Amino acid sequence: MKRKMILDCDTGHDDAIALMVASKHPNIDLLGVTVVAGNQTLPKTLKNTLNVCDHLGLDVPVYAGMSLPLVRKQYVADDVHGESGLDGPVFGPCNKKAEDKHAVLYLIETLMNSDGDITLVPVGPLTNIAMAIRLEPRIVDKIQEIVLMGGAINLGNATPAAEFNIYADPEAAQIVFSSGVKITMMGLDLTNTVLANMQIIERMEALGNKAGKLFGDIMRFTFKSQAVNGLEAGPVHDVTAVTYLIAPEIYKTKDMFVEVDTNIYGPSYGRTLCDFNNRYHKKANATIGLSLDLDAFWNIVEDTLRKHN
Ligand SMILES: [Ca+2]
Repeated sequence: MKRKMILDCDTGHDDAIALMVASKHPNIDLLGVTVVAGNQTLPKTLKNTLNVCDHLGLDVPVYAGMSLPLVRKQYVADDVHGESGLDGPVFGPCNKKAEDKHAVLYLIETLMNSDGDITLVPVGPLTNIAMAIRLEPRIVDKIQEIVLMGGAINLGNATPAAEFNIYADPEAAQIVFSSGVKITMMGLDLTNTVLANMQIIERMEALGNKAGKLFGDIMRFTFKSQAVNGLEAGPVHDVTAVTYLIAPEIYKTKDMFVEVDTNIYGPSYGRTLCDFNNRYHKKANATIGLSLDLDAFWNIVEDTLRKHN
């Protein structure tokens, strides 16, 4: 059966690939795409999302969401994603427009009208999701699961302590982690191992279609920009949250209690504190991805990209 999902993104290089996989995999019914500020400001992440949809002819509705984090000052990732938020590919004129409705209202209405069978896949800062939960708390019982990209058990990438998506809106992340919704987290411990090296880039480009070419244009840029994190190539972080819906059996996971450090004055602001060894003896509130079968993962990505134009 197809899994109904809403992608919440801050497009972004890896977001664009996540959108490519979510929009065409036969096991996924992508209901809508909600956009949030993150890798860049909202006008830029929205434009990037619309450009990718337009370029690949995706008819999924796109909704603009929160332009600023709940509490903290805005923090963007221009060091990794560039001035546009999606530096690298060149797009023509864009005919696709965002829907009029605000993303947070779309999330609430869609969830409240659902049978509780929709999974949210947030792959940017959690501002839209937290705002929706605060505006209409009854959606908590309507969300089947949240499978997110963000956080880390070990080192961060925005600071030594914090991963970017969580650091960009720690208070929103803590609202989500403490909401009671079933949460699965793909953090850096897993996502930093999923690198689009030159062999992978050339393999996707060899598909010979628009999607394969776009994959190459996108990941050739992060191939260089990711050096700031000491990686050999660009990770496709966000894609791992989407493929978890498709093939959970290729992941190793562990359930544990997670909370977000919201001490804005401390050095670990935005850290996802993961109680790996159950020192708190608290009930687990998240399933954390530890590793995944890389061969199986890239096969899914390649097979799905092939279905595009
Ligand atoms: Ca993202």
